[in-house]
Amino acid sequence: MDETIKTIFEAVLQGDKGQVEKNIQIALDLKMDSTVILSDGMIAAMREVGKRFEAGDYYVPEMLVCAQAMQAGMVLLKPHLQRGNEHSNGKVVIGTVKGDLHSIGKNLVALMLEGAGFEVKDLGIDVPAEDIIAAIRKEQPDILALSALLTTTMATMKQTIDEIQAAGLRDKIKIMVGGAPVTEKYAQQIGADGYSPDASRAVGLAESLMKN
Ligand code: B1M
Repeated sequence: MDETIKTIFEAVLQGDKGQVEKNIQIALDLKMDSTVILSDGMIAAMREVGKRFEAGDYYVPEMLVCAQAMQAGMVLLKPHLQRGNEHSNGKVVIGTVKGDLHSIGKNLVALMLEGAGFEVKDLGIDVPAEDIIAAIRKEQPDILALSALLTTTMATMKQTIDEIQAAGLRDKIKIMVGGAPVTEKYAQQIGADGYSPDASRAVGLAESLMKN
């Protein structure tokens, strides 16, 4: 692995925001590919954070500090990850479902969609179904994008879709879902229109949902 990427990986892993920012800037000045910085440096480090948490070497405060370091880095990467696109490809309402506080993956999906020309309304984290329903009524999006990182909140995704159905809004929008524990099969089971394993493929998925 490239030395700068390795340093970024270590800095995220240590939750060292200053080092993350400094080394991302170095990598960008060296004209390194922003998607490589993101995937090999930052996302890989968060995966390792998860492993350490599972092993009992890291606790919630460490996870949080690492997440903050990652988010600081994403601010620097943001302009480099977005492909210039003047016209609107469609409107997306996005959020992490109720009971789930994980924001990074959802933010990344929102960022990539914006970069691909979608208008994105981000409802944030821990979003109850009633807020999502209100946003569908108000914003009239083409697509609803739901993120969940916990096995428990995957079930909340299904409840959210059921409540949208009960509110008579299901046929007004396409629904795409994602997040580490979510699978294609689960997406089908809960009646979503599409699933994407990562943020870059979420763009392709959103584009194809706009055509159907
Ligand atoms: Co949490 N956490 N966490 N955590 N956390 C996980 C998810 C976990 C896998 C760690 C582990 O045990 N290995 C585990 C879940 C186990 C499970 O249910 N299967 C876990 C746990 C247990 C918990 C708590 C319960 C811990 C506790 O309190 N005891 C607690 C729950 C709080 C809650 O939500 N109610 C908790 C809390 C937290 C923090 C708040 C400390 C922090 C989040 C801070 C934040 O987001 N601002 C945190 C973190 C950082 C993690 C890990 C380490 C990293 C998550 C992350 O940001 N990854 C995570 C371990 C892991 O994922 N390996 C873990 C980087 C990010 C880019 O990836 O979010 O997967 P990800 O997004 C990807 C794809 O999934 C996809 O695209 C993204 C990238 O391309 N994607 C979509 C995501 N959403 C999408 C939507 C789409 C399409 C694609 O379409 C709509």
